[in-house]
Amino acid sequence: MPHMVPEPYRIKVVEPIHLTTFAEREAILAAAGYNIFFVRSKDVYIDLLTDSGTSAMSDSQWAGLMMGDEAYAFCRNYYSVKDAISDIFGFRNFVPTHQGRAAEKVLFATVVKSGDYVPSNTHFDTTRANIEAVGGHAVDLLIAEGLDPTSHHPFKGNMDVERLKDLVQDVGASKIPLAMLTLTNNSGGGQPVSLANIHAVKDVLSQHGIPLFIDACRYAENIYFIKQREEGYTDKSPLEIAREIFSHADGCTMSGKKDALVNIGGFLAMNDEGIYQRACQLLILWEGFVTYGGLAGRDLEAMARGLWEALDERYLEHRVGQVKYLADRLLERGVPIVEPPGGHAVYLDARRFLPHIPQAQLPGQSLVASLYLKGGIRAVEIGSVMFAHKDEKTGEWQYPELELVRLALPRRVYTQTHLDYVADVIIELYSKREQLHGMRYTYEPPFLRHFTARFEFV
Ligand code: P61
Repeated sequence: MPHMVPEPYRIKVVEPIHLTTFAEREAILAAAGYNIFFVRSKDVYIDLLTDSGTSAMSDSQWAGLMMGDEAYAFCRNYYSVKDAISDIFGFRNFVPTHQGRAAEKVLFATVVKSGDYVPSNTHFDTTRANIEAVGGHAVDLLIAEGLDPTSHHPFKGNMDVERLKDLVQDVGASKIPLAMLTLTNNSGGGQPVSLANIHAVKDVLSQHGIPLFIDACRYAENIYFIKQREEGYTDKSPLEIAREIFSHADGCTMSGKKDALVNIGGFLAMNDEGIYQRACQLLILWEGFVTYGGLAGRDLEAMARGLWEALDERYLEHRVGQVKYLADRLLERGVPIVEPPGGHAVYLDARRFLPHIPQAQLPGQSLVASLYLKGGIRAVEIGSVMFAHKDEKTGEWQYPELELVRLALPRRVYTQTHLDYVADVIIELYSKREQLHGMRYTYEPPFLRHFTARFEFV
């Protein structure tokens, strides 16, 4: 049996959860059109839809809520966040935002012009959408190993530095107002980026005067991988590694709903005064005054405290350990997953899990529906439902390379027993996999299909 690091906390408040019967789940899922997004949270037993905004806050964070200073301008909680950002990330300027995509919107509207290129290891969907919204091209330059679910490369989130050089050569530095690195790489399985890669990327960018911004959503989890896997960092503290990472960056966007351990919040930080001044103008237009940016004072306080808590090494050891524990339990029984597991989620490889179901019959969606029917578990499909598209010329369907089902673990929410339950359900499903059927659409919306599509079993 794989080893599990015990939870470095004890439980003070509980929220009841309830497992419905199989017959109830059949009716619930059918009424939801077999789309898990339409299932009510109360009808889900273990909710692994996302790790975003689903963390359990600590007693210190809850106490911090009572310290909220709800003054419109320059409340004291603004300084708690400012101090945390300056101590951890080292950036001189920041604006709070209500969540990560708002920080992205302000950043790209400030620095990207129509026709510009923004390279990244892999842009997250909100990041890509915000770049495209201002007419920019979002370019993914992930190393080849990052797309191979069986590769054991220790840093599968790395950017391909040669491809970055080629892009600069091809389009010219004047067309690249900034480059980004997503830590960890969510769209690529939550895989980490090494400090050596950050360094190498920054080197290329510096030669051409291009700033580097980091999508810092899961930077603390990335730090833990650097500490474990990269030579020279074993004895460094997470804070020391954080400072080294961000010393190479000119700024960052952050969804506090991940590694700041809050249910809402985010920020955009940078050194450059000019960018800061322009960002402040858009922030006031879209989010709120420059010291609260769409958040209450209490939310700012919870985020400041959460930023520090996520750098606690015992917390990170347990957090990344939970993901590894679930992954190891599945691997032990031959269940195909993306290897090695990343920092926030285990990704089932639906193509290898259900080889008898062709991609046209949506194996990932079938697995998501089956996980719910079998065990009341909510996961999310990251495969054909999310990404398949019709070729403009031929009208033929183009299916994505990877057909994955993400099991994202909320932070500090579920215990080892919950993970064992999840593993048992999946192992049982895997042993009966040839009984699972493919799916087809009964309603196929034109955009962001996964959120509102309806399905039935073939
Ligand atoms: C998630 F299906 N992630 O993983 P915001 N960068 C990165 C993220 O992972 C991220 C954001 C920026 C989510 C929530 C989510 O279509 C979807 O605070 C690496 O959510 O604005 C969010 O941060 C954006 C899931 C978002 C989705 C959009 O579950």
